[in-house]
Amino acid sequence: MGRIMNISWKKTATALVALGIGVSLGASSWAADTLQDVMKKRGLTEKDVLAAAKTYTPTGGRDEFIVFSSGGQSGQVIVYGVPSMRILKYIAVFTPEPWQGYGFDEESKAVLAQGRIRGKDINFGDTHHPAVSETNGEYDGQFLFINDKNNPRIAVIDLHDFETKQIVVNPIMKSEHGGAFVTPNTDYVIEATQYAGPFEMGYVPLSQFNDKYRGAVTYWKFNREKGRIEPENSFSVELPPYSQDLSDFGKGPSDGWSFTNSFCSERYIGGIESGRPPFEAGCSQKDTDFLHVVNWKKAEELFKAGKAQMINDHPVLSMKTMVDAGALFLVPEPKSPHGSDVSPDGKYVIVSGKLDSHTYVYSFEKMMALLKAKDFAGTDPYGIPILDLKKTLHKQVQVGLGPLHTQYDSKPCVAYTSIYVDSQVTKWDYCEGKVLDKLSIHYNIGHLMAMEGDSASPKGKYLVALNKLAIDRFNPVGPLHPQNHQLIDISGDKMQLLYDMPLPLGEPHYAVAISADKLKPGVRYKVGWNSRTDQKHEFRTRPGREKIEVKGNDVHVYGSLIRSHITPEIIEVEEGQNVYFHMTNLERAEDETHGFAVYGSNVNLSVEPGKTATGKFVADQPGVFPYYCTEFCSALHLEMQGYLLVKPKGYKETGAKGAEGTTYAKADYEKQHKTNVDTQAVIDSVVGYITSRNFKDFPPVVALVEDATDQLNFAADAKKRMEGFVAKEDWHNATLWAGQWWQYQVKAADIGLRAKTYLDQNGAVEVKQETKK
Ligand code: CUK
Ligand code: CUA
Repeated sequence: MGRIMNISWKKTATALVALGIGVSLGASSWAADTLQDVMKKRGLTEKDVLAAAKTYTPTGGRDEFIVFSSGGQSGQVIVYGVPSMRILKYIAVFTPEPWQGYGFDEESKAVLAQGRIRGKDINFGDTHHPAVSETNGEYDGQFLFINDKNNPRIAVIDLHDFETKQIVVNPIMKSEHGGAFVTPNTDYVIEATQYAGPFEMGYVPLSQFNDKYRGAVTYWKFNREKGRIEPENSFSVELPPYSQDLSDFGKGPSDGWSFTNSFCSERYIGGIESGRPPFEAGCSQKDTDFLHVVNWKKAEELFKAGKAQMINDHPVLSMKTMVDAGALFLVPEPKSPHGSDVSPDGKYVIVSGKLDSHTYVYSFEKMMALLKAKDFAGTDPYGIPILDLKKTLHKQVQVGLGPLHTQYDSKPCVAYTSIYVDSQVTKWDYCEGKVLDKLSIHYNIGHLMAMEGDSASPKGKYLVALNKLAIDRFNPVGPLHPQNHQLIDISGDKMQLLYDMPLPLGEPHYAVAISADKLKPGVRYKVGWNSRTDQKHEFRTRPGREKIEVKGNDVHVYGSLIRSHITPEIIEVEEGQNVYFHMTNLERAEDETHGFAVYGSNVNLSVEPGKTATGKFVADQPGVFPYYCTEFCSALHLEMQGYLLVKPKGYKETGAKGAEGTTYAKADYEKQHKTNVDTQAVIDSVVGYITSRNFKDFPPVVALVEDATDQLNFAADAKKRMEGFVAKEDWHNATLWAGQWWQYQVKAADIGLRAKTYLDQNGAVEVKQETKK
């Protein structure tokens, strides 16, 4: 058996190498360096090597945590692993992204179109804060939300396929910042204004700032079943024009409340060009700003009771309605505040002052006691009650200059705060109010992120510093530097810096990290799936059912993609028609994505297994437009091609039909046929090898076997067609179909090899031979 296998493998390898499929037969040889040699050569200390050992992930290894980082102005989400810091994906959200076909196929264009503002396409997003959906305050890994600061919008990403499904535009805000954060069961996603503006869309002079400009918090209702935000069940709460900043939802004892800080309760309106001091002076004059505390459950009741006013077709609860219901109050917070982070147990809210050196730990219990006793220190100009700062404070802790954001450890009472001005992370105890450790960062840290560090049960272990400046950390690449995410080990008493990761995609503000085992994304769609609506695609097709339908001026191509051909291969239309390429990827194999692009157009699809995607081509000029698959999907990938021919209006066929380059005779057919018979022997031996092992115990191999079976069925079909032409002694077509039969055989052999390699590497054992079919 073994000897036969060896011979067969050699034959297979030769056949496959000829096709450009790599077959690795030997083990790679290691340079004979010792660890000491390498350390000496590269100037590494023992500490460096220890750090490397904590992050290095050998080939095939997986990460313990998955990070979703804001991609800043790129309008995308960056996905990477911890501790390896390897980037896994950019999820296209607010910005067209060609590789994923986002903004190039009709399905994703429809998603982007939901994000239009004032009737205009917006082709970027200033993303700030991603949030993973939660169940009972724990990350559940089902959905991801992210906000856009410049054009107030929230996007919904389904983590089943890591695709953006929905964009909602805030109907009353002109700028936002305090989103996206979710309630403990993801009933609502919050979005808070940044720069105040009039709710209506028209002109309102700045002289009416105090009366007509407003802040707000919007509570977007999320329907988990549908996986979509429901704008019709969402509402907002009007707030003063104080430049609201960041938000967080309460949990446990503080569930039902939300907390939004602000940084310009001075209501300064700037005017540097006319000699007035700039915003930076006017907005940091007072010693304190305000934390807005909103009872969103009460607000939801008021909204459902019809107490909201419709503004731009969106329900808004006025400050007065909220104050009368005891559902809105203010708490003074440190100078130029930033961050608003509820502790895992929901008992405290931590706010920092950018121009203070303290973090303020507010006690929710104390707030509620004061509210109940109506013990207010005063009211603001809009009639909102203000609590006394001292009476609500649990602790005030000196953590360093320019504290911003706080994240929580798995160890009780331990928090980490980013210190912007000092470029440090401070580890401290918010129960006792004492500093535990400090670590220098490179440089000017903004947000920081611990593993599940804003959930009800943080996982500890690692912290990532999201630094604003990189300066000298990396090889220079011109004036625009990459961002720097620094990985820190927080498992011990002392923090230890492990790794610098340059990120060349926008300014990531915030990131969230989830235990990798909570994510269960699929590897394929049901065949004929519209991934953006999560429904069967109206224009899907099945193998053998491909067709071209003309409806008035529209030509609908129900096409398919499978290794290694596109159906149809020749499409003739007339000048002035619209061509819709509805392309279905018929593959069931994992990672067999096909692309589809047409010359002289923006038709550029990424069609993952099972997906149907539509490219629209306006045939407004006569000409020849080759199309092809843009993913190197198989050995015969280059042959995944076709022609769109656009005939001029009123074109009349002249002359003879064009001839092909080569014609085949009986000898050609016989040669091809012999190759096929030899190849079949190789395939049979591969199949024999696999079925003699316990392959059913390995799900990836089972999937490969299914895929190979598909290919062999296609091979059988091509063989049958060949036989039809043999019977007619049409040697030309018989040769071509024999060639096609062989193509399928080669794919089956390739898949078989992958399965065999997997079995060999994963300790498959020989089993009693089952009856061969
Ligand atoms: S923000 Cu950028 S460092 Cu938009 Cu959350 Cu604080
Ligand atoms: Cu499909 Cu290349």
